[in-house]
Amino acid sequence: MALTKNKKVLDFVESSANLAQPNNIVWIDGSAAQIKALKEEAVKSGELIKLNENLLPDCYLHRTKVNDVARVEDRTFICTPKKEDAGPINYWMDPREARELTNEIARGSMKGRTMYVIPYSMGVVGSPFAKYGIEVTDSIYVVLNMNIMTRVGKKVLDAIGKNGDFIKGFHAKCDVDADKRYIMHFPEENSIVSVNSAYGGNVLLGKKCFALRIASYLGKNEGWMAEHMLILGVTYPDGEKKYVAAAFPSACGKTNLAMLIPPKHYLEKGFKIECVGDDIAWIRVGKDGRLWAVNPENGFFGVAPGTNEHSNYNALESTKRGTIFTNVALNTDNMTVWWEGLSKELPEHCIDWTGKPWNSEKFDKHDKSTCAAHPNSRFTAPAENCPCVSPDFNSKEGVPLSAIIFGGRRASTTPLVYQSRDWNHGVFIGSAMSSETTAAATGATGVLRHDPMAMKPFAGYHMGDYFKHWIDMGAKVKNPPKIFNVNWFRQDADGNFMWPGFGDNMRVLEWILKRCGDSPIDAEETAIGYVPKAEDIDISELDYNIAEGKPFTLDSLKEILTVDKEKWSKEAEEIEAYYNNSIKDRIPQELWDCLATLKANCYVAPVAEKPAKKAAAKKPAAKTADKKPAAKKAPAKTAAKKTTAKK
Ligand code: SAT
Ligand code: MN
Repeated sequence: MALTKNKKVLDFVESSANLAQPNNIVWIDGSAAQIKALKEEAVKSGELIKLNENLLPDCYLHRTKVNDVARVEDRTFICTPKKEDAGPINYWMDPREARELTNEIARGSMKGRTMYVIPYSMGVVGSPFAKYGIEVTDSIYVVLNMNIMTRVGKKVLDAIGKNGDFIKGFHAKCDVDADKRYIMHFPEENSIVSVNSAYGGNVLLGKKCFALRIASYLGKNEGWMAEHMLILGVTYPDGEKKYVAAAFPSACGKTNLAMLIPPKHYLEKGFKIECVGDDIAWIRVGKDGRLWAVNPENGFFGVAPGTNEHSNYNALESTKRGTIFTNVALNTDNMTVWWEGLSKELPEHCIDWTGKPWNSEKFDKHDKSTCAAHPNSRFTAPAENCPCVSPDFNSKEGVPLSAIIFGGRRASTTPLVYQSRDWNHGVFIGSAMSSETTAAATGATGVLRHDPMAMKPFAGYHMGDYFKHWIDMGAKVKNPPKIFNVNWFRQDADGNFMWPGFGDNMRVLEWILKRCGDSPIDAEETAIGYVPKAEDIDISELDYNIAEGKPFTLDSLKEILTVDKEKWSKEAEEIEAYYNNSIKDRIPQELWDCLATLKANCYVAPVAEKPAKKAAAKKPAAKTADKKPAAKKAPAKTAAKKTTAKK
C-alpha cells in the first residue's frame, strides 16, 4: 500500500510500474520486520548467502555476475539538453534519446517480479543539508544495501510531505547485459535511470549517482558543494577537535584515512581520530564564515581486499555484524568470509567470488584473476558499527572544516605533503590532480590519469564550471579551510613505497593542522607551495624500513619532501595539455594564472641566462604555447608492484 499522498511520488511510482510492469509493488517502510523478511526471502532465492550467525551475526554474502563488478564509466551518461553543459569529460546523451533507449530496455522487464519503492534520505532526516530520493528497483540486494547506506523508510516520506520534491531513481536489473547497461543522469529533471546492472556504484542510486553527480549540479545552482571526500575529526589531548575533509579517487585509501588509528605514542598522549564519513561530503557555508560538512551516507561501501586488523582495524570491526559482503570469498569451513590481505593464512576450503571452489594452489600473486575475492569486492557496513564513528556523525549542522586535502597515487614527482598558497591555488592543485586507476571502475588499473578533485567520474556538469564553482565558494567564505595535497604512494627506484602510510599518516595530519591555526607553524616556500620543514613532522618511533636494514630517518623524510623543478616543469606542461585538450574551455582565469605561476616558478634558466620572472600568464598565450602537448606523454603504466595498497 502506498505510504504517501504526495502526488509527485505516486505519479513516479505509477509511471515506473507502467513501464516495467512488475507483478506487485512493495513500499519499503524501513521497519525491522520488513527488512528481516526481505533478508529471508533473498536467502531462500539464493541472492544472499547467510553467514555464520555466531561469528558474523546478521551478515550475508552476495555474488554479482562476473560481467558486473565495478562502476562502468563509459556507460555512465550526463543527459543535458545542451551537450556542452555536460562538458567534455563526461559521456553525454541527449535526454530524449536516453529516455527512449532505457525505456525500451526496461519495458516489461519486471514482469513476474516485485518492484520495491525505497524512500531514502541523504543526510539526517530534517537537517538543513538533507535531500530526499525515491528509488524503485527490482533487486532485494539494492533494497538491503540502501537500507544500510542511507536513511530509509516512512519517516522520509513524512519529511518529503504532501508537496515536497525528491530525486527520482529508477533501477531495473533486466538481464544484467553489459552491452545494454546504462547509468543515465538527468540533472535538469532530478532523475536517474540505471538498467542492466546490479553492482553497487551503478545501482545504489543514492551514492555516486545522486550524492555526487546530481548533487554537484544542485550544489552549483544552490551555492553549496558535493564532493568525493572523507571527513574525519582529530581530537587533541586537551579535548579540542578539528575536522578535515579529503578527496582521493576510488580505492585510494579514503576509508583507511577516515578510520585511522594513530601511532602508539600519539594514543598515549591522548590523540584520537573520529570518522564522520569515508566517501562523500556535502559542504555548506556556515553562519560563522567557515565551511561546514556532513556525510550524507549512513554506512560504508568499502573495498574489502587489503583490509585487515592492522591496515584498518575499525573498518574490519564495522563489518562484524549487519553487513552485506559482495564478491568476497566464502570460507566454507566456518561460513565466514575471506579476501586477499585479510590474513596471512589462506582458508583451507573456500569458494571464490565467482562461486567456484578455490584453494591456495590456484593463487598466483602476480595474477589478479586468480584471487579468491574480486579486487573490487566490497563490504556494506552500517556506520554505527564503526568503533571510531564520530559523535558528530548524526549532527544536523555538520562539522566545521579546518583543512581540505587532495591526494592520489603518484609514484614520483608529488611530495608527501604540501600546502597551497591560498584558496584559488588550492583549487588549482585539486584541478591538476592525477592518480593511477584502480579496480573500482572497469578498465585497466595502474594507469596515470587526471582526476580533478577525485571527481572525474562524478561531476554532474561541465568540469570547467565546476572549477569556477570552487573559486566562487572560496570567495564566499571569510575563513576558508586551508588546502593541502598529500601523496602516500611515492616509490623509490626499486618500486618500494617510501612512506609507511596507514596509521602513520597521523604524523602528516598533525603537521597539516599545525598549519591551520591562528599562529601556524613555519614552512618552506617552494615552487609548488608550502612544504614542511622535515624537522616539523614527527617521525619518532617510526620503524618503517624502505629496504632491509635502512630505517626511516630525517633524510628519508627529506627525500619524499623534495620538489624537483624539472619534474614539476613537465608536470606543468602536462596540466596545461590537460586543460587545453581535455577540459578545453570554461577554465577560470584564476587557474590559468596559477598555472603560469607554476611554470615561472619551475623555470630552470639555462646557464648564464637570467631567469624569467613570470611566464606568459594569459589564457590565449598558454593555449598557443602548447599546441600538441598531449602527444608528448602517453599515459604511464607504472610498476604493478604493490600498487593495490590503499594507505
Ligand atoms: O562503486 S562505488 O562507486 O559505489 C565505490 C567507488 O567506486 O568509490
Ligand atoms: Mn568513492
